[in-house]
Amino acid sequence: MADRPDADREAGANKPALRLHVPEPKSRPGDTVDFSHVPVSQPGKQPRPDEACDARETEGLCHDLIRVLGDDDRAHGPWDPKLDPDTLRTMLGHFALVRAFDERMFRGQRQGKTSFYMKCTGEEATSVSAAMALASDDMVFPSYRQQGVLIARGYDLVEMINQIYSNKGDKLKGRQLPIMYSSREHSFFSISGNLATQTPQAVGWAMASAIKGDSRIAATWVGEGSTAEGDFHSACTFATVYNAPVILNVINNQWAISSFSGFAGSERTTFAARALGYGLAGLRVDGNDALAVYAAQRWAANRARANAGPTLIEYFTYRAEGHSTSDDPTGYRSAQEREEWPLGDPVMRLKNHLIALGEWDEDRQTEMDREAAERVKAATKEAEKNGILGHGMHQPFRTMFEDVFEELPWNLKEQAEQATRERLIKFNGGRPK
Ligand SMILES: Cc1ncc(C[n+]2csc(CCOP(=O)(O)OP(=O)(O)O)c2C)c(N)n1
Ligand SMILES: [Mg+2]
Repeated sequence: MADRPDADREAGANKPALRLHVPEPKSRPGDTVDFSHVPVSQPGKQPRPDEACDARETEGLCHDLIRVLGDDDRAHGPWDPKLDPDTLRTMLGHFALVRAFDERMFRGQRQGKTSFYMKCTGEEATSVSAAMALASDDMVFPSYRQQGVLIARGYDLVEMINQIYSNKGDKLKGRQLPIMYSSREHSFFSISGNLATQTPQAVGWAMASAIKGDSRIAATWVGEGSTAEGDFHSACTFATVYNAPVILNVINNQWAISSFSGFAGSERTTFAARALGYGLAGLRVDGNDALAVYAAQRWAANRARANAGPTLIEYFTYRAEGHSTSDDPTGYRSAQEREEWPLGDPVMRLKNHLIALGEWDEDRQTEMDREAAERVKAATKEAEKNGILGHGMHQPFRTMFEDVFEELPWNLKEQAEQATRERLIKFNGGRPK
């Protein structure tokens, strides 16, 4: 302070003290929940611009909410994708399977069969319906909550469970955290635990696809919290600069573990509106409306496929359950939120739509749910033959040194031998196993 000129000090005397704003969620455990600040637009009222439109034409849609399914359970407006009843039933079947899978894997973790699991309850449409709007060989770069994409693509449930149990049938050889699947055959890129890394990877893959003159596009999914990572900014910049054939799906489920979306910037603007600053097309969509999700993804896919540009889609939804099996949301948010959430449940909404069309009924739904649970149960039993957590039926220890180098370099060879020796001393009294 001593060397500051008097004039400077005096000039500052009347200025207000600077202060920061620290976001705070609207309710905490025990509070009454009020979602009246969440604008819920009227289904069918949002315009659907041409898929090849100038990105600026989507500005209004970045602040609105594209909705198709009304309170009357009917489809409304220009975004109605007009799917036939068989396709809608297939979608509902995928929803039922995802839900049954989540339930059983969650219980499996509680029973000690795996160390970790993550449910996607309430967000099923953002993965299942979006995946169904893509071609089956479009490359997807998901986060950890898109099991619905794999299920919609027909991935074998036993393979999924082998990975979750890290057992000897696990194709990833126990090297990935449970649920971080990878399947080249299903054009499903390896999931990374490092948030948002998949976004520049998707853009890079899409750029490569265009460079090769291929016709496949890329789509990525990222949580709203993860958009605060620099990687997401790089992805948006590269996507817009090179007009990459890519779709950037932001799943705004309003929570990033215990941090509410305000910490990623939701108090100031929407996640869809991030698109505008980059010159990307942006859409903000009711993520619990399976038809709106499908329609938006298809719009963006057609746009990318026609070289008309990338799209950033915000799917507005709600994470109905805890972040993962390691989380207890009652410690940081009101239990009432789930019930009060104004956009409902995606599975119920699609089911009620099919019933309103005269194409479904409660008995068939009960049967569908029962069959899904049976299928998951049978797959679980099958996978358990390959072992569960802690039963020793995992990949041999030293395989962790394999598959990177064609020939193991001498230093890794030494490390492998030393690690194997130490392991024998520690766990097997020095006896070979
Ligand atoms: C780079 C990085 N930072 C932090 C974490 C720890 N972490 C894992 S999930 C998560 C929350 C992410 O929330 P969001 O992006 O909203 O996705 P959601 O879990 O809601 O699907 C955090 C902070 C991580 N895995 N990687
Ligand atoms: Mg989130």
